[in-house]
Amino acid sequence: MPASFLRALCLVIPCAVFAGHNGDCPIPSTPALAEQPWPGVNLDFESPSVEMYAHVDPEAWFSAGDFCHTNRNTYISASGIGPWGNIPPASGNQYIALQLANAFIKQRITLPQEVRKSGFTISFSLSMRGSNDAGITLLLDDTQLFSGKHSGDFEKKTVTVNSTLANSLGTSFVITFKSFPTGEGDRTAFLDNVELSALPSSVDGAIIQLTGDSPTVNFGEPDAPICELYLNRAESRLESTCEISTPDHRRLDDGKYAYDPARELEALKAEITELRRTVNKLIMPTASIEVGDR
Ligand SMILES: [Ca+2]
Repeated sequence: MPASFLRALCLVIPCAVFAGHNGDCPIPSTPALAEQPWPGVNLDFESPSVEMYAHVDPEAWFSAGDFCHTNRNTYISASGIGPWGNIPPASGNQYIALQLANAFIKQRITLPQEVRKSGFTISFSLSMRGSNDAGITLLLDDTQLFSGKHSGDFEKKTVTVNSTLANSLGTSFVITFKSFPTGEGDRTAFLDNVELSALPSSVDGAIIQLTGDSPTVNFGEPDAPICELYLNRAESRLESTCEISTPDHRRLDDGKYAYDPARELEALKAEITELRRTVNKLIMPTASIEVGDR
C-alpha cells in the first residue's frame, strides 16, 4: 500500500488500523535534543498536568512514532482511567502510555564525569493496558539495555550501566523508551517513575603512585622544569628544589621548623641534667664525689 494513500486515509480513519505497516509509515527523524541536566527532567511524567489523558509531549522529552500514527502514539495519563484498568501510577499522579507500534520518547541527559567513572543504574516501572499485550524497550544511544513487559500494577525494573559503558557514552547520552509491539493495533504499554542513580565510587579518594628508581614530580615545562620534588632514597626523605610554603605564606624553614638557638639550649640543658643523674647513680656506691654544676 503506498505511503501517500495511507497518509490520505489517516486523515479520515483512525490510523491504529495501520499499525505494523512500518514500511509505509516511516519514522520521523529525531531533531537535535536539548541537553537536560543529570539525572534527567520530568522522569515521572508529572508535567504537563492533564485530566484523564491527553496527547501531549511530556516536558523535556521528545515523543513521536511512525507517520501513520502521528498524534496517536503517546499519551500522558492521570490515574483512575477505567478503560485502561485503573492502574495507579508508580509515582505521583501521572504516567505515560506508548500506545501504538513505534511510539517512543527520548531525552538527552548530561553525564557528569564522576558518573562516567562510577557507572549508574536506571530504574523504571512498567505495566500495560489490561486487555493488551504490550512491552517497552530501553536504549541508551543505540545500545539496548532492556526489552520486556508486565501486566497488572506497575512493576519496577532496574538495569545497571557499568563504568565501561558509562564512559563510552561521552558527556551526554540519549535515553529512549519505545514500544515493544507484540502485534498490530492498540498495544498500549505504561511507563512511570524513571530514576537514574550514580553507583557508589569504588574508592573514596585517589592514590598517586610514583615508581622507578628516581620518582620525581617536575613543575613547569618538561624540558625545563622550574623546580622538582623528588625522593632521597638513602635518607627516605622527600626533597624539593622549590621553596615550600604553608597557607599563611610561611616557608617550612620558618618558625617551628627553623633553627632556634634558645630551644636548642634548653634541650641540651635537659640532656645534661639527665646525664648527671645517670653518672651519680653509677658512682654513688663507691665514692662520695657528686657531679654538680661548676
Ligand atoms: Ca508519575
